[in-house]
Amino acid sequence: MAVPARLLPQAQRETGICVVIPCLNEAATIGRVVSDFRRALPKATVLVFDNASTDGSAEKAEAAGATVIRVPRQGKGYVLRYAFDRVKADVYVVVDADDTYPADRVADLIEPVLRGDCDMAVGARQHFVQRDAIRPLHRWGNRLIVSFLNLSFGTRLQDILSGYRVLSGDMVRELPLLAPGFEVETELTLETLERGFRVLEVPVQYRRRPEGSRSKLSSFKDGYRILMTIMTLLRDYRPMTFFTALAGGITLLGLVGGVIVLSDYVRTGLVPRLPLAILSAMLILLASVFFVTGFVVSAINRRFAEATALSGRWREDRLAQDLTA
Ligand SMILES: Nc1nc2c(ncn2[C@@H]2O[C@H](COP(=O)(O)OP(=O)(O)OP(=O)(O)O)[C@@H](O)[C@H]2O)c(=O)[nH]1
Ligand SMILES: [Mg+2]
Repeated sequence: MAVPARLLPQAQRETGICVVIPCLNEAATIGRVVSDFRRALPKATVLVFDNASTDGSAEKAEAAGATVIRVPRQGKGYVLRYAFDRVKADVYVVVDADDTYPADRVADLIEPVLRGDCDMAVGARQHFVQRDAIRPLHRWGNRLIVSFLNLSFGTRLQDILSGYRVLSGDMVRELPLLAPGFEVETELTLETLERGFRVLEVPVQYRRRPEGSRSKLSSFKDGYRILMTIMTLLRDYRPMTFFTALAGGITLLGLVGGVIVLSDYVRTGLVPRLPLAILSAMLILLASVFFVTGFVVSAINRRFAEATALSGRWREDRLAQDLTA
């Protein structure tokens, strides 16, 4: 029987390493994933977060030795947030339930986090070279998303959508995650980097889902939502870049129209294309508004960053006082 997180024994809520497995109808694979991770990490707590699967996944997970936690709200992002909010751990291992990631590599991801070399280790799939591991459409979708993100944020990551990661508990407590669904991986990676935490990519082999198990990812809907998440994060974390790029594009359109109107005027002394003249002027005006918005939002961001930095200092002061008291 599945138990709500608040009823977990204290020892399980405060364990050192916690394996978090989001699961929605994965009866074909969940048992194997649980037993593989229990074998790889005998002392860790293995928790399966289930959104009311209808195929008996919860029973299979329990039979394999996991504690199953029923989450009321649907979505992988929501489930991860639920886990991070309610389960305290020094280190979180997050892994998909579809048996596509190798449990025997978990030590390679945990060690750099425990050593302090990074705050999040990502099991980076070699899906660009391993051609048969992922559907061609998804391979190109991944490539598009990774390139767009690297270009926008100046990063050099290889796999931002991996479902296999190890996170330090200290970092998790400082990550404000909001994504409800599959955008959570993008959000995790960017929030981590933007808050000054370090990400390390560890190459891992990736397997196809076995026959009989079904993907929960909808290629176009989720691909679109992931791209929108990158745009939203760009708007919020790099407002100057976002709004300047927008203003630049609109200015270009306005200038093209403006040049046509102006050359008519120089040639004939008349403005025969009045609608184009009005449109061009409005586009340039709109571009200026976006440009100023960039300035305003980045000034607001700076104030918030200062406030956050000061609140952190206050916490450390208190800690120092507590230690000397
Ligand atoms: N609890 C819960 N788990 C979910 C939900 N959606 C997906 N998952 C789990 O999240 C993991 C990743 O989902 P997948 O469908 O494998 O998505 P993916 O790995 O990006 O796509 P594939 O490459 O097709 O496997 C799996 O373990 C799913 O069972 C959800 O709404 N609730
Ligand atoms: Mg998968």
